[in-house]
Amino acid sequence: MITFFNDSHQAHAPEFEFFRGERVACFETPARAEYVKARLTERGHRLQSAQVDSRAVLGTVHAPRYLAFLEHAWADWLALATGNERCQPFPSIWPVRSLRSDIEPLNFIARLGLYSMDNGSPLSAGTWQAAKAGADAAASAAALVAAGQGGVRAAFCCSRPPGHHAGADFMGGYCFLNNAAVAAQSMRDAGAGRVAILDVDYHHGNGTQSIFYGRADVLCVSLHGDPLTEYPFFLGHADETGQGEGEGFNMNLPLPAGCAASRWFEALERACQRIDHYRADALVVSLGLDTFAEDPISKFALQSGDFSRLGQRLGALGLPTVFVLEGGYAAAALGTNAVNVIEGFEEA
Ligand code: Q9C
Ligand code: ZN
Repeated sequence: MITFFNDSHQAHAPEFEFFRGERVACFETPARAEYVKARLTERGHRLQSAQVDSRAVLGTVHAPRYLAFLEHAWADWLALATGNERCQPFPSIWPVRSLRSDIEPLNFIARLGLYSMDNGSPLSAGTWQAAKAGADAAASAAALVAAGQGGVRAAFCCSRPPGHHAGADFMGGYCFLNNAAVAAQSMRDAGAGRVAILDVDYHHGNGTQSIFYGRADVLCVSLHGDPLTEYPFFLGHADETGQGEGEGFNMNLPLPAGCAASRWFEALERACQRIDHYRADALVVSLGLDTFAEDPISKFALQSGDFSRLGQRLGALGLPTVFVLEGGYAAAALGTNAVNVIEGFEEA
């Protein structure tokens, strides 16, 4: 399988996040992608770097004012006070119900709140550069797979930060640019009539769902921890089925935290049957690996061997497929688990 990797992921390296009111080391670290790269290389997969500029497609999946904010956020932060290069900015106020989000305040922290869903997505000096490189990889993978040149059926983007919590005009859950949406929209633009996105990250992909909620040309299917108890809490319930033209083209399969792998695979089967029935022309997989039993912030029970089974089932769908890496915080296990998915897919 063609694999995209770009060293500039390392430019996104915030130092801490908040957990129970305390500063803790970030879970979403540069080491994650390096572990995956190392295992890919060890197993003989060839890595390439992005050749497509995602700028145009980003402008269709994200709001222009959000993209402008994100691109200039670090420079704006530095301009606020000397010494800010050693501090991380966090939002402290959000435009919840009854507050206006149509007017962008001038104050930087207020703008950060306007464009954030949580206080858990720290920015660093190279956040834009890293996220943009990840979006470029998603667009490149989609172009390659959509064209089907030289029998290329699938591609994997080993990039970070992840993307599925990022909506059209907000960041959140360690995500800034929605790579899965970039891949899906790129495949639509390249001629695929119907694209399915399957999100298997532990957390509901609220950003992806919201971007495509009113559309029938991109089916979104997600299995995840029940939002009654799990992040992102405010989206991901089973009764969210799409709206307008998109009615019937969103499917959520929430599962209880702590459920057995067998239950997870039953939900995967339902998801795959929905994708078959949709007669998708192409598939995007939001590949979160935080369903792993040893993940430090998640509560599903998949073992490394289960990721091979996941890959086999996805391969059996028989579709041109782009994988994008999402979450997964048991860093040293990510290489094995990611490559198990890829090699399982190739076996099928
Ligand atoms: N401080 C993804 O997996 N907060 N995002 C966790 C620990 C948010 C996960 C709390 C988890 C977001 C892409
Ligand atoms: Zn996750």
